Amino acid sequence: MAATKVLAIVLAGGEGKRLMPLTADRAKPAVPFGGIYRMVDFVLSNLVNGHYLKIVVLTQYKSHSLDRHITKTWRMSTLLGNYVAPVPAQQRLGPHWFAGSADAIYQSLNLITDDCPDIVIVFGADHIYRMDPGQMVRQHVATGAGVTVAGIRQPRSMSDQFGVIEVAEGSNRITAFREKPADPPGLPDSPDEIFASMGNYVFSTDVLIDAVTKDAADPDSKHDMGGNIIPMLVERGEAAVYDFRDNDVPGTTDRDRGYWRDVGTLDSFYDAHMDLISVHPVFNLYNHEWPIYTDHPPWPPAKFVHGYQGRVGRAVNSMVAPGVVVSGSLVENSVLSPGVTVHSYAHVDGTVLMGGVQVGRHAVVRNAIVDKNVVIPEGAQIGVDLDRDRERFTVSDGGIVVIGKGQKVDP
Ligand code: ADQ
Repeated sequence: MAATKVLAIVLAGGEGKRLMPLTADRAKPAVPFGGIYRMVDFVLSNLVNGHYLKIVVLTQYKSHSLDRHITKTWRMSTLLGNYVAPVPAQQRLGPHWFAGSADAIYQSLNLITDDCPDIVIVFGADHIYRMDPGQMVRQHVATGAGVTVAGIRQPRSMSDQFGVIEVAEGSNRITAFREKPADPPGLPDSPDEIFASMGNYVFSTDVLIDAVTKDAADPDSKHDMGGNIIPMLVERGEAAVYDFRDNDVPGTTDRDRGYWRDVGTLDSFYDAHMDLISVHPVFNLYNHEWPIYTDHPPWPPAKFVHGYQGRVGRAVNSMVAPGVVVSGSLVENSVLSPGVTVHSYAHVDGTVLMGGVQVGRHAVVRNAIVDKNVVIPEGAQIGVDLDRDRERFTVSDGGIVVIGKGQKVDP
């Protein structure tokens, strides 16, 4: 039997409104994560580690830094016909942008028909996780479903952020799929949990083409994968679920097996960083059997030096990227990206500092996310008086202070 031909489509056009101000200037999948990565690196690493090497990334919203990152980092030899290609909205079917994720695929059908795959993987680009997509593809082929949706248990209180899946007892056939319902029933064996869609799908090619084409002709549709396409295929009895609990990635430990985070809000984005720095991390970036790839600019190693009046520069319970200088200051429970400098007597705690951030002498930065190249002046206090911070920055529901790119910080 001939090998199954697979094309992967990564949906990366989302606006990411709930991550503002981090998405003021870039698409959500391009938001820096974990010191040296961008969000899109996680899905692309999963696909590439799974040996899926024909990948198109559909971009649209503020896509410049995303395009640049993908082109620079994910360029592959085309010798064997492999590629990771960012594809912007091209208005091939008329003068309008992608109306939704299903419309993005409909407008890009030429990519599928050019390649003639048997199966199309459609994955989102805004999750932090490790997954071997091959295991899901094999289940899809074995069950003969039209679409297979990856599912994971999540707290019922978060149901309004997810597509909620109901499954026929004793089988993996999806009987109901509701996009972001307010108050769905809990699982029979766990009333406080729901079975959530991870926004990752495996389609038989003809089923995908038929579904997005029919959807495009429906004037009442929002042209959304989770809102329209999956419910349509559930109604036709063609949808199955793949339980993420079954995914077994080489090198994962009991602690981080099954880890998956939707980092769609500022608080979940922050919490995912804290997952990285715990002493025994619940998401382990040291797994060399399933590496997460990214761009590595030529920064020198991180440096910790005595600063003003011989004060020791230290970082504990933190991840510190190349190019960082910690001089006579204390960094705790934090993630520091390339090119960050922390000056004498400063104290950085529970904070994510993105590339090039400068923290001045005697400054305090606590429970914060600080976007690229922001300068925190000498003596400034961030995350100390939240009422004052609310007047000048974004403060998340969970009390995390977020300073956007280019924002000026007064002392
Ligand atoms: P959401 O993440 O809220 O829910 P959406 O905003 O459509 O859905 O984003 C899904 C993916 O598609 C993201 O990677 C996004 O970047 C991309 N995308 C969105 N609009 C796009 C467009 N116009 N062009 C190209 N790409 C686009 C989805 C599912 C839920 C599921 C959650 C899991 O709809 O059912 O539970 O993901 O996080």
